[in-house]
Amino acid sequence: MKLYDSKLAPNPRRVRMFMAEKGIECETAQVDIIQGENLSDDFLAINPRGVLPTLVLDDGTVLDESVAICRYLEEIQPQPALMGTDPVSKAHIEARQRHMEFDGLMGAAEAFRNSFPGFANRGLPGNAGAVDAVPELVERGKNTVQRFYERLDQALAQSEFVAGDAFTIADITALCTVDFAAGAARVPIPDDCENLKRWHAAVSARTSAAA
Ligand SMILES: N[C@@H](CCC(=O)N[C@@H](CS)C(=O)NCC(=O)O)C(=O)O
Repeated sequence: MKLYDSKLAPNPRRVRMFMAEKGIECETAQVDIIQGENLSDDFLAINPRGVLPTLVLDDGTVLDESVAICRYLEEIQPQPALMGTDPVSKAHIEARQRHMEFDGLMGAAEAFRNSFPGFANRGLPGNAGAVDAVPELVERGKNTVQRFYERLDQALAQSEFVAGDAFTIADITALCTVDFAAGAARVPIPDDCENLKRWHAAVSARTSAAA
């Protein structure tokens, strides 16, 4: 299989981390989103949606959506389990991972996308056509990230990891979100979020975080 990847973007990092946690390796190709390589005819022939990550299986099946790709990888290699092991843990981890996406990653993306000059007429990701950025959304995105940090800090006062006492896909989404929000979206972790900082240091030290 082959992973179409972008080192600078948060969603492909989620898949790279997931693969690293499982010890799965595959051929990769870097696609430069800033230069618009994901919108080239060559890439759109692979994935007409023009988004990354995209995983092409050996039989030619094309998968996109980070969580769908992770689901596939979890099915072909269940250990270590990153998406739960029984009906309740699977549902809980899925809910927490979606909280990380909707409460955090979307806000960070909104703040970055609508402020980065190179995306002035690429207001939506992928093959969405020319869509103007909306500068008014930057502040809303940053406020969303701020609230995300506060809620995550409160949750991490109760548990070691995002979805309980084990490292899961919810931690991967959360780490990729926090690093993207603090970096590209310029919303640093607040100083008083001690639980969040403790968790961030711990998950950043995992080998997979460097993938
Ligand atoms: N929900 C999708 C989001 C995919 C997505 O938006 N990926 C970004 C990179 S993080 C992308 O491909 N952007 C292309 C662009 O900005 O044109 C997923 O989880 O894979």
